Amino acid sequence: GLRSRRRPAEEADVTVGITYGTFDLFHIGHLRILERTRALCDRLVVGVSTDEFNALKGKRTAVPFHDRASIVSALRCVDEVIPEESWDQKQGDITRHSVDLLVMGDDWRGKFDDLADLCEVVYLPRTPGISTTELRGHVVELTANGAFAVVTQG
Ligand code: C2G
Repeated sequence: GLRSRRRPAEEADVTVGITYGTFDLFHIGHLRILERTRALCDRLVVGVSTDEFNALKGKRTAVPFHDRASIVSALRCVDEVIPEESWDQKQGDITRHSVDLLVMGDDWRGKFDDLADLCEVVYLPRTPGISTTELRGHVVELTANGAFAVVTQG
């Protein structure tokens, strides 16, 4: 007969969470949202934006996709990393990975409510005082103040 649509019993009680991001110049705001999401589920899948998708988002990144994905997948709180290549892959990801919960920082509040019929959608407060843009600003400031001696080839 038809395979039961229900997941096997042993899987049924494992809640799966998913979140998405660029995670460029990985910082404490990224770590905190991943750890807070993992605290709400048993298994965390993270969609890391590819370089091509970031171009679509109008985002220039300092760190290439492979390295951003490697850093995120090395985290204890992350179980799986998938590439995020388009805005409209979330529905398929949720189905394919049997996702129970989608979490995003609240700068995205409301943007993914259309997925609420597929899984729970939660927006968590962003970590204040940190962003990739601010980090870039610190580096520019340090460079301007001569913090980095220019090493010329001997
Ligand atoms: N974040 C946070 N606190 C910060 C900075 C970021 O909680 N100080 C969260 C964001 O809200 C997001 C996640 O960290 O949920 C990743 O942030 P970005 O790498 O900036 O990702 P973004 O460009 O918002 O891409 O399809 C969704 C997009 O891929 C999200």
